[in-house]
Amino acid sequence: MCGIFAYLNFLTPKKRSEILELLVTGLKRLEYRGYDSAGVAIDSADNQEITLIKKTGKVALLEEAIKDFSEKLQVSGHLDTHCGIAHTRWATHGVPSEINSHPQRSDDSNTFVVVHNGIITNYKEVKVFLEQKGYRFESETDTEIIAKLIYHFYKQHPTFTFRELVENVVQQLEGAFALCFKSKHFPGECVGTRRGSPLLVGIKTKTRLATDHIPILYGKDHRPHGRVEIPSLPRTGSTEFEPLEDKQVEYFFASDASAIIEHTNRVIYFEDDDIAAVRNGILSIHRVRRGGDDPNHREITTLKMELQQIMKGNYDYYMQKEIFEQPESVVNTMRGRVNFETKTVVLGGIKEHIPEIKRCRRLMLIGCGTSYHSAIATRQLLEELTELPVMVELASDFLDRTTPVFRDDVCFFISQSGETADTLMALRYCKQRGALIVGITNTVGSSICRESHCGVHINAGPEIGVASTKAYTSQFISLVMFALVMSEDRLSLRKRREEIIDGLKNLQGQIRKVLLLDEKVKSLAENLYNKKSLLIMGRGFNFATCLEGALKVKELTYMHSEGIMAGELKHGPLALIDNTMPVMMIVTRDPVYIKCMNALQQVKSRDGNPILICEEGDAETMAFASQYLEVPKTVDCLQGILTVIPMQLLSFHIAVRRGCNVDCPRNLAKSVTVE
Ligand code: G6Q
Ligand code: GLU
Repeated sequence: MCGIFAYLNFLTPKKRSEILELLVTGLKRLEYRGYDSAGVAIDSADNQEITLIKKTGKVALLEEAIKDFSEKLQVSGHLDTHCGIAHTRWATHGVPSEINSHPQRSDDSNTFVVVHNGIITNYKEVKVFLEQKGYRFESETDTEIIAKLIYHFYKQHPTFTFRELVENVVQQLEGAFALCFKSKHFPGECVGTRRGSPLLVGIKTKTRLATDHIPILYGKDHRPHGRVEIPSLPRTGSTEFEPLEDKQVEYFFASDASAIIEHTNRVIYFEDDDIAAVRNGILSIHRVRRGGDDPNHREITTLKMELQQIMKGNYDYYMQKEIFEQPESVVNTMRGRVNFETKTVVLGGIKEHIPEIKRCRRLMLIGCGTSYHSAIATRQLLEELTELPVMVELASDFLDRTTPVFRDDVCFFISQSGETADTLMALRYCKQRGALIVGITNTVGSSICRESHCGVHINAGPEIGVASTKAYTSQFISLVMFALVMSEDRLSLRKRREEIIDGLKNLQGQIRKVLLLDEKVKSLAENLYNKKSLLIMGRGFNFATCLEGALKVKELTYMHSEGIMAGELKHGPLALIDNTMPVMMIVTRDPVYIKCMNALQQVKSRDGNPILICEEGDAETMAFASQYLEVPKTVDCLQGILTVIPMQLLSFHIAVRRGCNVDCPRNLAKSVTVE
């Protein structure tokens, strides 16, 4: 999820200090992606061993630590050929700590080391297998199994090439990963691969490259592979490759081009399951098996972008980038948890507590701001699928009262940062009273994580923009997954559960479709940016979108905005309506559709001219408005994920138009650690 950087110089003399500097600079370029710790691996002074330097916190701290190593590493000595790997980590398994930082290693002698971005969902299974073989684990990461597994394969097949070993390792892995490997048995070699997480390689030569593409070598052995207990390892690929004209060459593996562009503009973007190996200075790309229309080669592309441009991708702001990351982040939240074939859901972090949770008296969901809204968004489904009373509380308000909390309550604390003081205080209050504490956070090792009895990590990846976007949709999905787990043995709910699981499966594509509304939303923003206020109305499953949309508008644009429960219109807010008041209404074909339509009529008959967010192709509803945004239809309880995205986009575009600081709105902080 964060950053990988590896540097290989072949017949290109470099001082160790230069190599280290290159690695650290590479990591610095990736810093914008967010991370909690960093590390590097390079050859030790005698070139016989691998040295690991790892640090929790900023890359600058790693840089300091490297200075302390300088003498030991004899940083002034030259190396003609060398491979160094580096990493910034955003913890998903195990707290941010030196031992959990990457590179992860195979054994005490650092025989194989690996850096990994992503999540290995079957790591427990592989770990059990390796433990039975006598391997002892030192970290809490999922990644460590990769380092140990490659070592295990090496011991079994000492004649295999580095690339062959990696090929066999990745066939045992499930989940998402980009990986770079280094080994003392394969000095000056590097193997990189990816599935689901990005990876590319930059190539720098003294003279022009002799080729503009690298052929892909496909495996010849098509035997299906077993899981960890594979009886024998098939050998794949061949050794033919197109050599580069020039012998002196440098390779830069990285998660994105920002870390590469200052060295070279010639890059290859890898595809899922490509295995790229550099051996004797030559890069070859392999795939285990060939699919129908797989290409024969990967193009070497020439980057024309400036560094600044690359850092935020095609985006000008982190918030914008994070909005557009949602098709991927929602999948990361579900990865390894929802099985779309068997229609089952497993949440490893709370699995053991499920029987206890099922026996509880009530569920309490507590959070602040956006995190609180994710609780509002899912309360209805939780009530439906658990048949338990569900209380949703703002942490600050909860603390202002002396709320009775009992031993048989289950309290959820929802927080992106895991550090919000109000939420943390409420957690301690409930913990003292003996309730079971479940943390729903995006930050492993945060206070809320540590102080919870169990929890769900939402795996949205680092969120840098102060206004929360992708964390909201991932919190939403985490709570939906919890509701699904709670109802797994309820026969009467089977159809409903399956419909929701199918809905989750289609979300990625549907979010992509919603994001295509960007231009249309931008032109709406053009009409709204100079208004004083914006009312957002809806009810049922879409009410949370109104609250969250209004929060986004307020914090980003400094404009007044209010999320209004459509059922409350006649009890007051209707008085605000005239032909000058900007109104948005969310009307989807769910069980409260008729009631929403009544509200729409009420607004229209007061000369209001609402902008609608409605279902794709719903001409009947659209006929009531001159402006509308159509979102794909999904199951009612997930519709809020699709209706909130146009609101995120709208607040973003209004903020840009008003010249507001999108990523750091005035007076706000990403992590609110004061009460
Ligand atoms: C909204 C903000 C904010 C946030 C709360 C709670 O865009 O990011 O409302 O949700 O401050 O923060 P945590 O989720 O980190 O507890
Ligand atoms: N899952 C790995 C870990 O927690 C890698 C996280 C990352 O992508 O940085 O260590």
